[in-house]
Amino acid sequence: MSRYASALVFTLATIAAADTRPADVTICDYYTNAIFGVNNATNQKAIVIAVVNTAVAGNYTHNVQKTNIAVPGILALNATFDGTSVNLLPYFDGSLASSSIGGKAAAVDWLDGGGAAPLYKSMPTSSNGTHQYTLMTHLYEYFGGVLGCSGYGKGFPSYNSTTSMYSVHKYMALNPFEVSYFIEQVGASAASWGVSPADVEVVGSTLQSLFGQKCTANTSVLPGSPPELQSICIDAACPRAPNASCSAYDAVERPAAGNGTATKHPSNGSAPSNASGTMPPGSSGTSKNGAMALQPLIGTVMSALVAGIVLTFL
Ligand code: HEM
Ligand SMILES: *[C@@H]1O[C@H](CO)[C@@H](O)[C@H](O)[C@H]1NC(C)=O
Ligand SMILES: *[C@@H]1O[C@H](CO)[C@@H](O)[C@H](O)[C@H]1NC(C)=O
Ligand SMILES: *[C@@H]1O[C@H](CO)[C@@H](O)[C@H](O)[C@H]1NC(C)=O
Ligand SMILES: *[C@@H]1O[C@H](CO)[C@@H](O)[C@H](O)[C@H]1NC(C)=O
Ligand SMILES: *[C@@H]1O[C@H](CO)[C@@H](O)[C@H](O)[C@H]1NC(C)=O
Ligand SMILES: *[C@@H]1O[C@H](CO)[C@@H](O)[C@H](O)[C@H]1NC(C)=O
Ligand SMILES: *[C@@H]1O[C@H](CO)[C@@H](O)[C@H](O)[C@H]1NC(C)=O
Ligand SMILES: *[C@@H]1O[C@H](CO)[C@@H](O)[C@H](O)[C@H]1NC(C)=O
Ligand SMILES: *[C@@H]1O[C@H](CO)[C@@H](O)[C@H](O)[C@H]1NC(C)=O
Ligand SMILES: CC(=O)N[C@H]1CO[C@H](CO)[C@@H](O)[C@@H]1O
Repeated sequence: MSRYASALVFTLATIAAADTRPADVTICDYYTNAIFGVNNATNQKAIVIAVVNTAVAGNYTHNVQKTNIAVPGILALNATFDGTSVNLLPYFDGSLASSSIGGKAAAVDWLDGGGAAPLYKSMPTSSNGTHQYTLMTHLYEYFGGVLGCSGYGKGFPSYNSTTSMYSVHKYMALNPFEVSYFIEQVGASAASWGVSPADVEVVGSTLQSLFGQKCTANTSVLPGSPPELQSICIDAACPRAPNASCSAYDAVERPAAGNGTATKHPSNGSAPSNASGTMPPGSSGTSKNGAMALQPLIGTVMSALVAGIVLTFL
């Protein structure tokens, strides 16, 4: 364990010396270095898994105990955004025919690998070969690219699925409250692991401008991917992108019920708790200073690495 103790000391020294991220260092690389002292693909993966799993399932109890930032999670029941109810679970658990399979709307249970439980153990799923394994590993890969991990494609596995986020999310016909809630949870998760308010703001506004507006023109998001349609917010109420290409998008109805065709596992796909619909702590400036907030990640990720469970998605 002494290796980890010295990483902690190094981390605190690094953060004390340089409290803000230099403009030429990506968010992924900066926090990987700050937390582990070594910025390599292995450590980048550990951080991206922690942030994505927390955003999806809600805060790990020990995490929130240290940072005091609660993350209800994308799957939370009774969530709200700006006073409007948001319930994203039915898009994930097969209740709605909202996934695009072979270009058609279909109901798929994306939580068939144990739901939130394995996420709390820093794993993508409790069983390989599940839809959940596919979804979670793809999210790690995609967010590793979006957050600028320098190991992306070089030790950090690159995303190899559909690169048009419009195509993936089209049949969900998502509205601004749903998309903003999702983005808020990503920001709150990052804040709960010690990402600074300024960097949470960068992540949130990047996601909003890429995916949170309707009619976004062809855009390449990941390194090496072609320019394609990326709007995830496509409902009429979504803000219109400045360089709008509305005719490129199909009009899509809100999804129909899944009519029981998906394999459903409600007991392990259900959300852990009620949600409180507040703005991300980072953007309201309430998160703790970096050094304090980074401590829980060191403990959590390190114990997961010791147990050998973090990197099961490779
Ligand atoms: C705002 C930023 C978002 C990003 C960057 C994002 C990214 C992704 C990615 C990379 C995948 C995997 C696609 C694949 O495997 O081919 C995915 C799947 C999925 N996303 Fe999102 N997403 C976002 C917002 C949302 C929102 C707001 C919802 C609301 C319900 C949502 C629901 C889903 C579901 C249900 C899937 C599984 C469907 C499938 O893979 O076909 N996502 N997302
Ligand atoms: C990355 O650094 C960690 C130490 O923080 C080390 O355990 C791991 O083996 C390194 N990974 C690679 C791919 O070099
Ligand atoms: C159920 O929904 C699927 C699409 O998810 C559709 O292909 C199928 O025809 C529907 N079945 C019935 C009985 O409506
Ligand atoms: C999820 O729950 C269902 C029903 O409760 C169970 O049959 C299934 O084995 C569980 N799946 C996993 C991966 O734990
Ligand atoms: C895509 O990535 C997944 C997960 O890393 C992997 O299981 C799959 O084999 C890859 N597929 C291709 C075509 O490379
Ligand atoms: C606007 O979008 C079009 C594609 O529809 C693209 O060719 C053009 O470069 C974009 N302009 C700006 C300023 O982004
Ligand atoms: C977007 O790119 C696709 C190819 O990926 C092309 O077929 C389509 O015409 C482009 N649409 C616009 C509006 O630029
Ligand atoms: C969730 O919120 C509802 C009211 O919206 C309340 O009745 C219920 O007790 C809450 N559940 C938990 C676990 O806090
Ligand atoms: C959600 O709210 C309803 C009442 O609006 C309540 O009955 C239910 O228990 C809540 N669910 C959770 C998980 O808190
Ligand atoms: C799942 O696959 C990973 C490699 O992708 C492997 O390391 C792990 O042992 C597998 N888990 C199970 C339960 O088969
Ligand atoms: C999903 C989850 O576990 N939420 C918890 C996050 O932390 C707060 C504060 O401790 C709890 O109230 C939530 O239940």
